Amino acid sequence: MRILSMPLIVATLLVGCREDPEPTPPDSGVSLQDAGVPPQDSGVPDDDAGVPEDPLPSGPPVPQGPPNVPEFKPAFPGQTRVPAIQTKTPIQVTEIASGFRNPWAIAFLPDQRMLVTEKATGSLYIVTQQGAKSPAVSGLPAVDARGQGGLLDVEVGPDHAQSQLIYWTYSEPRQGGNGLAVARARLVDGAQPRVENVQVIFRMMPTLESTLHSGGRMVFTPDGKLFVTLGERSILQGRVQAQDVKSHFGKVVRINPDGTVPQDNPYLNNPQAKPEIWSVGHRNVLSAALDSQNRLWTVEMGPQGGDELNRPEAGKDYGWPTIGYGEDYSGAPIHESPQAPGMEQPVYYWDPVIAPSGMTIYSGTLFPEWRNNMFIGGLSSKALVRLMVRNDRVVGEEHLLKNLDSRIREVVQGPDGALYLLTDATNGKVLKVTPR
Ligand SMILES: [Ca+2]
Repeated sequence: MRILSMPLIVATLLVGCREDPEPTPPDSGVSLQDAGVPPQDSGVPDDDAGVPEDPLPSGPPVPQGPPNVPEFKPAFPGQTRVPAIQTKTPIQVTEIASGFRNPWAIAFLPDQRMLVTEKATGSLYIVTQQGAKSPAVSGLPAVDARGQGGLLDVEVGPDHAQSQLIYWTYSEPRQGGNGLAVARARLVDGAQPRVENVQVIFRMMPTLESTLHSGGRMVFTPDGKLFVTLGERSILQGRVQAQDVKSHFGKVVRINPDGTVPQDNPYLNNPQAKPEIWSVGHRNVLSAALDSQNRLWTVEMGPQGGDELNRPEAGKDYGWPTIGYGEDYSGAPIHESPQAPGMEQPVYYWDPVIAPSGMTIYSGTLFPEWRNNMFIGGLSSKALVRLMVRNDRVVGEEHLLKNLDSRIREVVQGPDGALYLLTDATNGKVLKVTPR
């Protein structure tokens, strides 16, 4: 294990697979301190009834370039570019392990070891807190690792202590194309770890030949359900299906851990609809987490401009591709308007984009000032994006760890209350964020 002294970090050459053909967003490179932004109070959690709340942050937003689509105005104040905030606790970043080829996700085993997926190779590793890495877990099915596909998310089953079950998402190679699949299996630990009794519990349909926009984040809820996010495959043939309930594309789905459909899912009264659907009209959701009330929040990758934070509710339509705040990479318009009746507005959006991937909502004690804040990995933005939220509105934003100059693919809270990150690179790293 190596402590990274922040100013001495050598800029890692990140040759990671681009998430989207996105240009590097304009970035002034000016730190908040340089910009003269005063430190903001982080406030108190909004679920602590009876505790007087500190004043809301004020001042200029995080330094960023001009919007790509300035003609699209927010639907309400505070939907974008809220005041910049600054963490007061000094931060230390520790490198736990390196040498991962485009790692994608982390999940913690009960003994605090980590499962780490490698997107590009389809390999799964077990990594100790001291940085020791197991041989690749054997027995996983083949993946279609082209483009944005490969081995994606991993979760430890809610009944893992009894069942040893783990769950993962991947791009499944199929006749005529590919599609996201969710598999589960029993993890057999040891010097040569393996999985056995592999079951594919969900398949995104239809099969399509595309190497883009698979989604793939999973979140278990305390009532034993599993949310899975599904992209719309980017190509036009897929994109239009984000509004079609006969297709899984561009949806959040909700299933039982054995892949069966919960009997309170919202589209069960529509015989045409895929019964797993929870919410519709998403582009490519790569971030998902539960808040302190166990409500699902997601962040989706927008086009040029238009990354969105949403709180997907059962049966609601989040608008893609009809509405949004971005435009195509060519600069061509996608949407006539960013708003439409019957379609939900994002809680927050970014233009220019952060290119989100990975998300956690902080509930630990190591950083009291971060409690209930959202943390989102930034790929093209090369930042750990922190959002302060009050009453389901974003009231402060911070871009942390810009000095790492690294695409951040994953952020999870460890059992110790530290944040664990993955950098997206051919030599990807597991980093741990603690108070200094
Ligand atoms: Ca939307």
